[in-house]
Amino acid sequence: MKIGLIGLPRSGKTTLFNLLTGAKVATARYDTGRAELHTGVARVPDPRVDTLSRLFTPKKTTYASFEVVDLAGIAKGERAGLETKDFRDADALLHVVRAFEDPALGAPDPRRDLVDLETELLLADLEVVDRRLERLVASIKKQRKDAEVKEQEILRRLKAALEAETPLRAVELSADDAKAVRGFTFLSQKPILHCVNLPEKSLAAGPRVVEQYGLAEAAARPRTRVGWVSAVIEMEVAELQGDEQQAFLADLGLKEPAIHRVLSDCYALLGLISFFTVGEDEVRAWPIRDGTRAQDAAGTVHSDIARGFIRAEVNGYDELVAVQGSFADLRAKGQLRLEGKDYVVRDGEICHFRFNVAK
Ligand SMILES: Nc1nc2c(ncn2[C@@H]2O[C@H](COP(=O)(O)OP(=O)(O)OP(=O)(O)O)[C@@H](O)[C@H]2O)c(=O)[nH]1
Ligand SMILES: [Mg+2]
Repeated sequence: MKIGLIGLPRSGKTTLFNLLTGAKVATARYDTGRAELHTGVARVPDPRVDTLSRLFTPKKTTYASFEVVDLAGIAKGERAGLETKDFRDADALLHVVRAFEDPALGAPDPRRDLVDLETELLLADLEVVDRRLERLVASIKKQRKDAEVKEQEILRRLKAALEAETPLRAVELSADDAKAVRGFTFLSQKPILHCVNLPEKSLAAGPRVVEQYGLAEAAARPRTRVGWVSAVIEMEVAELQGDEQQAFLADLGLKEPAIHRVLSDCYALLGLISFFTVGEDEVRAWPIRDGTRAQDAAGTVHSDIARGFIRAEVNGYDELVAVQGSFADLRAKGQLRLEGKDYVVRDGEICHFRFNVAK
């Protein structure tokens, strides 16, 4: 699963990319002005993984992760960058909105920038829809094919929404219709997290960011979230460790680095939840889509385990912690369930898969 960083130029995308992925890509201050695409992997902090790791003291602890791509800034009216394939493939968008002063760019206006960026996404989608509709009209005139007539009908509906400035993520589509247009990778259809990049001195206003900048309308749309961070402060936070970091965070009035929340929000935006596997070799969080069956969850661990799937031994996180990680105690209490292949795995469950691969 992949999230695409998007935003107007110099909004702090690359700074956030570095924070999310632990990379050290030069930010715009040193930039040569060349458009570059960066890709990296973000690790999702999870206190449950930390606790399980304390209980099982494994050789290795692995957190859930997702991919991040960082694109050059999209200036108003310049949409060429949006065609990048790595970006069109993204499952969700992380929109970085500038709220800090930049003498070169003038006073910040998060609401205006949010609308401008959404407009670019809408226009990019509208171009794709118009181009396709033109072809369909010509093709249907020559020879009428049911599938094409159906596609035309869906695209006309989407066109009407786009012309009314409604992002496609707010348009209800049946599963069949959604499938029919999936190949277009519409940008305004991707779930989006608008992340306001706050000035250092306004960090305390974070929780009220929606009211402060008038973002309520955007925030209320389906598959849309609004979050906040101060990328510059987070860079300082990231350079500190342990008690020093805690003290610095406490000074800022934060319980944990704000980037942790951005990471969890991205994870949720991608529609991902975690199940865990535990043992003395490894404690690991596995990302799955909400609603995944046990057999498919087993497949994320290894395709052989899915193929030879017999049963999943499943238990809840809280129950396992309550008995200090003792499966014998869980079994004695009747809290270790045996589930079949169609069981839907829930967030935070610990799974052990029984499988048998025929030779
Ligand atoms: N004051 C302040 N400056 C920031 C903040 N975040 C980023 N900057 C600065 O803004 C400039 C642009 O940051 P980048 O992360 O390169 O922005 P970008 O969106 O990747 O820029 P492009 O890729 O050129 O579109 C840099 O000089 C950053 O140091 C912030 O939270 N506060
Ligand atoms: Mg950048």
